[in-house]
Parts: sequence; C-alpha cells; structure tokens
Amino acid sequence: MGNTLRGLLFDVDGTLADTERDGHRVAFNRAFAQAGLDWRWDVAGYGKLLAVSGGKERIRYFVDSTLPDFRPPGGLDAFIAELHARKSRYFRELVEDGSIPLRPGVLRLLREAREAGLLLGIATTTTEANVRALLVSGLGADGPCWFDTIAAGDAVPAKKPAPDIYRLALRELGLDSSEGIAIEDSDNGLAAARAAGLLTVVAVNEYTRQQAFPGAALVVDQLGEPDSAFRVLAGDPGRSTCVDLALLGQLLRTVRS
Ligand code: XBP
Ligand code: MG
Repeated sequence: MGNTLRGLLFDVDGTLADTERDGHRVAFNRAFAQAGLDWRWDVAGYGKLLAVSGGKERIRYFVDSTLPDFRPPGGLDAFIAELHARKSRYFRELVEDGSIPLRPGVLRLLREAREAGLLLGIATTTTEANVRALLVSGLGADGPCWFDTIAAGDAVPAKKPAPDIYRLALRELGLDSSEGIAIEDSDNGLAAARAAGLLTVVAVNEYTRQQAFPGAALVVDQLGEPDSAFRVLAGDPGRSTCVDLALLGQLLRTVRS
C-alpha cells in the first residue's frame, strides 16, 4: 500500500468508446423491432434512461414507468432476459462492423500503462461478451488479454453507482484502492469508483457533460493526445495536456500525501 500508482481500472461504455448513442441505443431499438414491439428509444430519451445502469435494469425501468400493464406471456423476467440477449447480439454486430472506435487517448494510455507494467482492469455494468468484442475491435485479437481482469455485468448483484464491480475488480487484481485510479465517464461510474475508495478521473461525453462530478480528481472532455490537448472542466492537471501516467501519478501523490 502507498501512493505509488500500480493499476488502472477502466469503465467501458462512454469511457473506452462512445458506445451508447450509436451502439447500445441502436441495438435496443433493433431488438424491440425484431420482437414486434413499437418501443423506440430516441437519442434524447435514451440519455435520460442512462440514469439506470445495466441494460436489463433499463428495460425493466422503462416498462415499469411507461407500460405498467405490460404482461408478456412467460413473465416479465424471461421476456427481458431474451430481449436483452438479442439486443446484446445486435450490439456486438455493430462493434464487429467497426462502427464504434476507441475514444481519443485510450489506446495511447493503455499502451503506456502496459509498457510501465501497471495492472489493468475493467469495471463495467455491461455484458462481458460486449466488452470482449469491443476490445478485439479496438485493440486487435489479443485485446482482452491486455487486461488482468474483466469485471462485468451480472458478476455482482448491484450495478453502478454501487461500488461492487470496482471492489470485485480490485480484489481480482490484488490491488489496494490507494494504489489504483479509475477512469470513468459518468456520475454513476464516479460514485461507484469513489465508494470503492478509488481516485477517479472523468472524461465526459455527449451524454454526461452536464452531470456533476463531486470528488473527481480531474474532469476533462477527453483523455487527449500529446498533439491534441484535453479541455479541463474541473481539477488541476498542472502542465499536462493529456491524461498520461505522469499526470495520473502526480494526481495520486497529491491526494494520498
Ligand atoms: C453502461 C451501462 C450499460 C450499457 C448497456 O455501463 O449502463 O448498461 O448502457 O449495456 P458502463 P448492457 O459505463 O459501466 O460500462 O445492455 O450490456 O447492460
Ligand atoms: Mg460509462
């Protein structure tokens, strides 16, 4: 334990890639249409539904709040599970088509962390198969092997903002929370990481830029590249212009010292 950076924990949706608007949302709508449902989640409405993390939980919230009399044959649980499985297949098709690239700075930071021998983990509410598809598409066939653990989806009972998925990832990495930093994009993700004791850097996106990020070490519009600086929304990055290990190490030392 100490104030030396030993590991990075990455959220997936909205952090590694902008998956929500043109990925998950489109996949949900395809699954609804394929099931003969006239449900359609538009871009703005989906932004509100993102307050509920987890796709199955999101469908259930939608049904409970807008269609309380909806009673599918076989029961709601089984119906949602099947709809979500179909949605996940559509999502992976979109990823495999190459339509969802990694966000700026992600590949650079991952490479730097690997070269430095840091532990790398994923802590996400999405389905593990989705994560693997995204990592293969963005990093190549061995992408999933870049990570020492992939903590995902239903591996824990309570999804973000609960800290459970971060605690699981930390446990699997053998890392104390004081030795790691989480990279997130949303208020729910920040709350989860903070509750697990992790210093957290937030890179916002279209759906999360209006959110509040209490307790974030740094809030930026993207991780940035050396020749394409981030915009700082909160926190002090010193002279750094992109999120790299020098900056992350400095943030950790400042907070833990
Ligand atoms: C974001 C989520 C996920 C996705 C949909 O997760 O809440 O539910 O929107 O994925 P994170 P599933 O930012 O933690 O990666 O349908 O597979 O749940
Ligand atoms: Mg996210």
